[in-house]
Amino acid sequence: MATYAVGDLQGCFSELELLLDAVQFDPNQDKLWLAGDLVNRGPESLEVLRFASSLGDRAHCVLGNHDLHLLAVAYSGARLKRSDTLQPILEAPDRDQLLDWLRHQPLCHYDARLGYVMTHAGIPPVWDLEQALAYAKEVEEVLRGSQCKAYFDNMYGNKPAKWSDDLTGFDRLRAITNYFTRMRFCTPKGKLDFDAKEGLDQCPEGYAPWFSYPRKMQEKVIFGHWAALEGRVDVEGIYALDTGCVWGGSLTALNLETGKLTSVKSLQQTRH
Ligand SMILES: [Mn+2]
Repeated sequence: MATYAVGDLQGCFSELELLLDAVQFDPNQDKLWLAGDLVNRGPESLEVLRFASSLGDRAHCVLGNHDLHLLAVAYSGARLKRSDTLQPILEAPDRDQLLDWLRHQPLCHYDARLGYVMTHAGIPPVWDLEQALAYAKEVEEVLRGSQCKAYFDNMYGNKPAKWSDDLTGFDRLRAITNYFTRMRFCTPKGKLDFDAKEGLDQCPEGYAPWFSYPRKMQEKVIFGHWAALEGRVDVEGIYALDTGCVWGGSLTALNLETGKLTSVKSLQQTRH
């Protein structure tokens, strides 16, 4: 049995099939971790959701900002953007089942045996593992409960930009969500930046990539979300798996037992 973690799919189902072939993935034996942003921008988001949900407990997915956007459109009437490619999911005969599966996925997945933790954007330097898991659970419980629509009504926004354990209500849930799904650059105290472009050369003064600070946890961290890194993070125990498949880059899998990386080239014709 092997465990593979794969970066942002964003509807690139054909590339996922090629990648799983390349590592000889056995759906009856092996496990698949997906680092979030399963859907949107790419062509086959519906196929990705159907496949991931069909794996049952052989799959561990975490929610990304695009996955939450899909849920917000479906559950609270958030508007689709012009570049969204979510319509086939919303019109699918099995949409309710797929959306319900998606909203039951966590923000943070931890495997003590393997010593890995996975979230879509990462874990801020001001949180230890216990905090990260507890804060993720706060949002996960709301997503799965009757307050789900109210959560989505209040999800979008950049404030508060800095974590404090005194935060309450939707401000607290929004901050947790932003750390797990949108973070790139932050200050040493964990204040987030939402203005800079993705490139490392765009880093604002006083800020740095979240993973460049000393960590409060020993576990290895897998994340996606940041295609401009092209998988390169020169920090031991940190794995950036978004290699920009939907933008014409590649799709990457990390074998968690051996540390081996495998990539397949994107089939997307244009950078959009
Ligand atoms: Mn993302």
